[in-house]
Amino acid sequence: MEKVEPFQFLPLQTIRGIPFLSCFADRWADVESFQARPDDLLVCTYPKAGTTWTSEIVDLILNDGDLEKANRDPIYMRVPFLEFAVPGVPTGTELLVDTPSPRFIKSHLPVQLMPKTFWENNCKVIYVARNAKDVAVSYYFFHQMAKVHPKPGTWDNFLEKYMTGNVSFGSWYDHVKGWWEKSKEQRILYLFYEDMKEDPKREIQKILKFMEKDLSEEVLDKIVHKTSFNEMKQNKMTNYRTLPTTIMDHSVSPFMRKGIAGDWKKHFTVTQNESFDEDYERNMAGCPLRFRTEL
Ligand code: PPS
Repeated sequence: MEKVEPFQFLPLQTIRGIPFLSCFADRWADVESFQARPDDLLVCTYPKAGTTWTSEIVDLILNDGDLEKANRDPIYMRVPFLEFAVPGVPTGTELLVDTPSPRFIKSHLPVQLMPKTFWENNCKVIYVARNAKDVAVSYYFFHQMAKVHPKPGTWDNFLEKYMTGNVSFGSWYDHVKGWWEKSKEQRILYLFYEDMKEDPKREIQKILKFMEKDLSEEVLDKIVHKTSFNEMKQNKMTNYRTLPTTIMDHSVSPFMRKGIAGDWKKHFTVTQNESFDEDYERNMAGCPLRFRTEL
């Protein structure tokens, strides 16, 4: 990897009304013109909703549970991040051009920004949604350790920005609702982080079925075990510790931080929780999606 210069907590830029990391926005044209292929498989989430977890599950499935094969590279090399663009590191689209089919791709794009070739090619997408409060906390800590983000300010400042969608990738509400609507017309498996925590084997079986794969009970159990939070936290191929500290500083907050449902309770004040709930009701009015904020 080339030497990566330290980041300066750059401000966000807007792409078609959606706030974006400025270094990602600089390479937006490459994403917009991206050529999807019919056998591409995409995992998409709002940030901090379980992308890495789901990516590791799918990569193990694609490799029939072979741990050595799955450990061939760090997760961010095995599963290129479509819109990723940081100076000095190959961009997502650069990596993908050279990736042989079938490709497995990660994205955080809101549905309306997905390159249209994904829909033209009827690509399969696994979408993972996580409750808005745990995402807010996880995103706040991530802003502190992943230097491509603007400075988050205090927790209270950050929560306000998050609630108004003034963070990278925009509004959580629009993201989960937009992908939900799209799942009615495209090949999209819509999963919930909390369901994966509750019963990972059941949710992995849903993924297997969606991928039209069949694995023995023994291999399935191995995948459940290897993709548990504790295993992935220890595994340098999944815990992001192979990245330079100029990109992610785990001494500030580890990427594999808590991995639970309900951590928000340790961070939201009573007042923050009340105003969040009110705002949530307004934003989710008429939407059938139900999220669990604890298990
Ligand atoms: S990113 O940066 O947006 O791609 O992050 P993403 O991978 O979507 O989400 C990171 C959060 O997911 C937690 N995580 C897990 N939880 C449970 N089990 C497993 N195996 C697992 N792997 C990652 C990770 O700890 C982040 O959540 P928080 O709440 O910060 O711990």
